[in-house]
Amino acid sequence: MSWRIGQAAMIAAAGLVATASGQLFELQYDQADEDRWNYAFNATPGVRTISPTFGANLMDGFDDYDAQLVIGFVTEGDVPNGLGEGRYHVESLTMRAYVANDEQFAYDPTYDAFGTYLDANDPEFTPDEDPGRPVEMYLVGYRPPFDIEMWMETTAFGGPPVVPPAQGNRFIFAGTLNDSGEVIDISNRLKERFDARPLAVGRTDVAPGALVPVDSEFVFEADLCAPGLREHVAAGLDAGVLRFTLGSLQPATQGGDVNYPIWYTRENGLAQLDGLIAKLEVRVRVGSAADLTGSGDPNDPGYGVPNGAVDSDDFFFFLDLFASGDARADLTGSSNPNDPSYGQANCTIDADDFFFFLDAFVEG
Ligand SMILES: [Ca+2]
Ligand SMILES: [Ca+2]
Ligand SMILES: [Ca+2]
Ligand SMILES: [Ca+2]
Repeated sequence: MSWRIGQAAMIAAAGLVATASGQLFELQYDQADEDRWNYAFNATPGVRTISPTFGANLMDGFDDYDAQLVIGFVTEGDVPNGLGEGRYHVESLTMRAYVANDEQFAYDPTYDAFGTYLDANDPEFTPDEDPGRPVEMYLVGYRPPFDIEMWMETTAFGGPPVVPPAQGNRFIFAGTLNDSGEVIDISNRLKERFDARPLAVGRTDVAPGALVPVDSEFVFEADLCAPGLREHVAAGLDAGVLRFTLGSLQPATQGGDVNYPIWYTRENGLAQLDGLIAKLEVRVRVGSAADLTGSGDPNDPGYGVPNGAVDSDDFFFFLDLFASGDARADLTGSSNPNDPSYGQANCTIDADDFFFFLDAFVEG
């Protein structure tokens, strides 16, 4: 995995700040390690200096999310990897990306349902209540032969298309987690007629509906309750790299005016100088799900900070969290080890979490 080692060294050069107290990691990446305009007709995959996101909405032969942007951060060397997905518990995650075009698209801070993209005569059409289209952040999935280990920003776009010239074949795609715990491709969710819950919708500093100025920062604060967010981050940290996709469905028309965002990539020297390359902040607890504190004394600096040991302090600390409804007591979606949500927080605190804690406590 020498390419990883090289990239980890680049993070350090880019000014990574990592602090670990006990088993709690707060990672801050000032610059993406990978970014890729994930578009079938990209002649320079991985090294382009800008990357648009737009839609080819409902067009046969193209994904609805036609032009996607993949952004990746190598975490290997900053967080111990390879511990198993159940050992990583994300507490917060925020990605930032920067706009390279000036006042060409309108800011929409909220998700638009799939019905708003349909033809006005369609029975499932619903009007779009706010101007513009949101920029959405999704987890990524892979098509064989690619997987999280093999994929690189310069990897080919895809294999033989489901519908030529390019529909349904990208090797890395915007995804979500379904109820069976599988990552599915959302790139054609308008054709397939379903809503997906993004990990985040980008927020920026202009009024909703206003045109977005060049160099604007978009903040993607991950929704910890979005399907697959926690699983995706755990799998990424286990493998040593976190990747996400940005997508937006402003319809691009050939030869038409640009009405969609264009993003800086890390190959853009001027954007680098100005600090306008995608950034990531992650707070993650690593180790046993039952390791929640290093002390039972609220005045001890180790109180509430996991310390790598599971003992009675953790037990009583968990009881406090559980009784007070603290989000950290949410450890699982099921007490059945065979359920896909076992060990994955589900934004509900109930008896399942209590029994899961007991299991994790006994295991250590
Ligand atoms: Ca790149
Ligand atoms: Ca809208
Ligand atoms: Ca502990
Ligand atoms: Ca729960």
